[in-house]
Amino acid sequence: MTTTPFKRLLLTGAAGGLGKVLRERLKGSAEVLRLSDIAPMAPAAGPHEEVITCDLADKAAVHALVEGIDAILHFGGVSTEHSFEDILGPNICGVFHIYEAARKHGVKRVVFASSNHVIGFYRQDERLDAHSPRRPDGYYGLSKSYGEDLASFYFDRYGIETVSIRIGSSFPQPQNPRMLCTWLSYDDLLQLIERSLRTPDVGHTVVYGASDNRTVWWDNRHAEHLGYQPKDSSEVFRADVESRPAPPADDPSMVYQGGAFVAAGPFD
Ligand code: NAI
Ligand code: 15L
Repeated sequence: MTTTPFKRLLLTGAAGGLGKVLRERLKGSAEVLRLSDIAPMAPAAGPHEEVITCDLADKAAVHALVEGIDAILHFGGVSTEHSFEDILGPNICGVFHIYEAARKHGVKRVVFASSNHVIGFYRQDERLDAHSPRRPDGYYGLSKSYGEDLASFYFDRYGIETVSIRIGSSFPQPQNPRMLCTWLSYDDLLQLIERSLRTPDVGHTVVYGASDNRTVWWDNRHAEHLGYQPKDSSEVFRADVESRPAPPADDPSMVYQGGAFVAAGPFD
């Protein structure tokens, strides 16, 4: 696997929780990191960085954003459950704009921040792989599911390759019993991203983004070619999580893989 820096990498959602982490950790992965978000970015552009404010719902702006880019890390958009109307522009139109711009500008690789919420309505005692039928747990999960379908279509039709990472819960540490199973450390996320960018011939690969936790609901057998080997485990946080009162056994966060998202809404 080559480690030659990319010329220009685009990171959308760069002002967000994961965006801030990736901004720091991707230094050195590209001669120039182009950082974009609809929200203000702090700090301003440093050496080897470009900052471009862009609303993903704005097709012309996204096309300009993607010009001159080698590969895209698409992390921007609404990241929790909201009404369809709130999700439509940033996530559904947004991911379409990203792929259309990739096609027009000859970008050949996308890493798509998908989510466990594309399969959130499975119960926690079920085991899944990348071929398990999706069971989105809301409009947010549906938008990620649409993004994965776009990724598949743009590979079949135009040869643009994507790794869709179904991220579990990527935070400094797991916050509840469910996250002991879904937690993805920042180091493991970075490893997944590096492998997603650099592994040849990924076509459209779906990979579950979880660390080497004691219990994991997801089997990455169909993404073995990425060579992802998580190094961290939520186990070191178990005592802390279990020292707090657990939700009742029938609480959605204890029953469904998507946790509380399954019970959000309706929004009218
Ligand atoms: P976040 O909400 O902190 O960051 C998302 C960023 O997207 C924000 O900075 C926001 O301003 C930006 N954004 C929203 N609407 C936009 C628009 N119309 N145009 C341009 N930018 C817009 O979320 P986080 O946690 O950093 O997640 C990053 C990505 O990873 C998201 O796509 C999320 O769905 C996905 N993900 C994250 C997980 C996690 O555990 N952190 C789990 C699963 C998926
Ligand atoms: C997600 O998709 C969200 O972006 C993140 O904020 C968490 O809610 C995560 O899933 C999760 O399921 O824990």
